[in-house]
Amino acid sequence: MTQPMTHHRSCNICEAMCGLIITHDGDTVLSVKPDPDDPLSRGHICPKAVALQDFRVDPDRVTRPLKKVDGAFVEISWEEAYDFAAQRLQEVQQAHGKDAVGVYLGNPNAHKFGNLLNLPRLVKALGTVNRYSSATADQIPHHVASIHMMGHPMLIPVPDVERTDFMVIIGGNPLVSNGSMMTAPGFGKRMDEIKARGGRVVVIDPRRTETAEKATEHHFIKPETDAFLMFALLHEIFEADLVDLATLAGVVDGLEALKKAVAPFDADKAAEMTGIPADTIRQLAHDFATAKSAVCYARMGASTQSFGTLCQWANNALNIVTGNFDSEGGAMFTTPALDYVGMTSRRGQVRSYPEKRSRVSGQPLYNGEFPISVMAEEMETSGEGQIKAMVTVAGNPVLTAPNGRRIEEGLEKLDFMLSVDIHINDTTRHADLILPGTVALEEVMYDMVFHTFAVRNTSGFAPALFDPPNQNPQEWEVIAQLTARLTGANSIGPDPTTTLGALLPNGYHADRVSVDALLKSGTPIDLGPLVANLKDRLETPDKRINLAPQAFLEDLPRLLEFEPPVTDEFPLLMIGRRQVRSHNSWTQNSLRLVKGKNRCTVQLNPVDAARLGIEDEANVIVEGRVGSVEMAAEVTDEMAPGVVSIPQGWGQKNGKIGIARDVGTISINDLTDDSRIDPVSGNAAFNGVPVAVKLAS
Ligand SMILES: Nc1nc2c(c(=O)[nH]1)N[C@H]1C(S)=C(S)[C@@H](COP(=O)(O)OP(=O)(O)OC[C@H]3O[C@@H](n4cnc5c(=O)[nH]c(N)nc54)[C@H](O)[C@@H]3O)O[C@H]1N2
Ligand SMILES: Nc1nc2c(c(=O)[nH]1)N[C@H]1C(S)=C(S)[C@@H](COP(=O)(O)OP(=O)(O)OC[C@H]3O[C@@H](n4cnc5c(=O)[nH]c(N)nc54)[C@H](O)[C@@H]3O)O[C@H]1N2
Ligand code: SF4
Ligand SMILES: [Mo]
Repeated sequence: MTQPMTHHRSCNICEAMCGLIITHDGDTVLSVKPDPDDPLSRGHICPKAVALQDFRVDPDRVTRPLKKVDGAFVEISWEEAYDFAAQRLQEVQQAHGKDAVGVYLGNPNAHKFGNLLNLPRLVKALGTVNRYSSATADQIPHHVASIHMMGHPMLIPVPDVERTDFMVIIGGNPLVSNGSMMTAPGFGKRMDEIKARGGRVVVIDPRRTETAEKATEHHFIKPETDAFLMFALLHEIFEADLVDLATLAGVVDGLEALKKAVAPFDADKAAEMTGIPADTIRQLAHDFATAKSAVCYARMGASTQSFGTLCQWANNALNIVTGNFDSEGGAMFTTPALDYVGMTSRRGQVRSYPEKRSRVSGQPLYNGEFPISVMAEEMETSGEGQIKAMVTVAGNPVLTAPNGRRIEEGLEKLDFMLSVDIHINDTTRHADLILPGTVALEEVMYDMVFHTFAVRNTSGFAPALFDPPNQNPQEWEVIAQLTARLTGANSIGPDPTTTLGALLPNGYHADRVSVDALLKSGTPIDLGPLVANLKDRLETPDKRINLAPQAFLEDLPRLLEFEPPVTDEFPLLMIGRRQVRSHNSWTQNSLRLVKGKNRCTVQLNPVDAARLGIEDEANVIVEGRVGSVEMAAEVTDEMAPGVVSIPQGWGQKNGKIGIARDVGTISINDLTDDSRIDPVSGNAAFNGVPVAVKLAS
């Protein structure tokens, strides 16, 4: 037997980039352990890291190009596959125009360096306006807030968790998710550290989450009312004369306009809407503004709702007016070794936003993409620009987009569908051609995106550990080959490592970070805590921060008119839930992650349960406007009264993913409503969906 060897890499499943030490014999993983020397993850990992090996040897993995012939998938060669893909895509575009091909790019792409480098070229070669991704199911309000306030979608502030004295977490559960738009592995330990230095962590969430449980305090909030709370905090800070722009005083515009905008939102109004007492809100405003350092962090729960953009605007504004923006212990901006903002600078460009509106219902396009919520109607509605063919790369919208089954019906009727994926699942089973992707351990690892959101500057790189099965090409190469077929180019461009080597000299740490230095180090290189830098990096035409963008001011009347969408028919509000042992919709085929009791339950408060005659573990029907599901109830006072929670990512039933299907779960997106959207950004409003829960007969 070969001697065990050691391999260092960061895990690429979630955003946390945990450092791993993998021992292997050249063919098989022997162990996956946390890297105690990793300067960011400091020895943290979660159970998913150990499952990295499972995705590689998953018996249901797609490992050869598969073409659908008479309704069944048959294996074909790579050459045949590339030719078939290019020919069908070109035929559709010749017959119906460029926009007849839609593209959906899923979440794993954000964690795959080669895909990030090559997908823009594929998209450009297709030349279609019909582009979608998981971003509008997730985070587009953050980008829209940053575009309008700072001039660049990726100038997104990150909480300086390592130094803050006071952290308010609104709609995030980092103890489970390990942070989002905030790469913060081992968040539980980080909370302990804040508390140990005398600091406070306040969680605002309709569920008493794992994070809330460990926080200094937690307040239930009614879904989708966060903007009332945040504007009231701003209102109280203005009233009490606690505004202090600190070092940003010379570069901030719109302070008076902001003050005027928040005038109608006092603590009493917020108390009525949120359910949090007015005195608590006033005290929170005072404590936040007077803390030595403080940071407000609003995430998924505050983004994937009807007022997502107002929430992200208010969140930035709170940090700015209290002197906690670009300041130690507040919200700061990373200076990564590979400077994504610099590489995609918008300086000197005159743009108006939103850049376009969608054909059927006029929803906004940001970052070159339309909201996922309009993809179904763009497939269904005939006329010029109708989507007749789809390309999905690492995406599963049938399970992850609102009203996913409507998307499924659209996919079924397409003239052609191509998927680059690792599974035949609820989405890819509709493809005419599936091209196998490579998984983490078969690829180089450089995290271009999440170094940009990390609570500490570090830089790590790993080469591929194993070869792909069947001598398959790397996934980046598959994308590059498709692009070459479409453009007629006779080469596919440099490999990701060569590109990385060429890009690092333009980053912030060219003196210390090169591919050689990263390889030699193995463990990521520590580049230190976050540093103030925003004034030099602002990308607005006047290099100033806009505290009161017109597009956001115009949305305030809609907020003032808000009423919780409950009705007699649908009296409860549904929210989502993330779980430690699953990641979105694709890790559920790892036995070590899914084993144990079924975790796909609808949680509801004991008061609601008693009123409805529902006992713990009872079988119930959950019903909303777009569909209904049957599942097990979990009665728990973790839930705020009137709110129910269902985990996202489950419900694999129509693919070939054997283990996942055996678990017998449902998809929350059979219930979420694609007509619920934040109209400013186009983000799906997954939270606060009106539903009814009743005992199954
Ligand atoms: N109701 C509700 N819906 C949600 C959410 C929620 O909180 N509530 N969360 C939303 C969020 S934040 C996100 S990011 C989206 C995610 O939405 P998606 O990106 O659509 O979903 P994923 O489950 O991440 O999709 C993974 C797909 O990529 C494939 N895959 C996995 N690894 C690889 C690989 O290495 N290569 C290739 N080619 N394919 C691979 C999987 O088989 C699967 O088809 O879901 C959103 N949907
Ligand atoms: N284990 C695990 N980790 C993950 C993922 C995963 O699937 N599994 N997915 C990854 C991805 S793609 C992402 S984007 C991140 C997301 O990371 P987080 O933002 O931390 O995501 P969630 O755990 O969905 O947290 C959202 C919280 O908002 C609360 N919430 C719902 N509605 C409202 C509301 O109206 N107001 C308020 N204040 N709160 C509300 C929910 O109860 C929940 O606690 O996680 C990443 N990490
Ligand atoms: S927390 Fe995220 S990055 Fe860390 S080991 Fe788990 S899945 Fe991987
Ligand atoms: Mo996400």
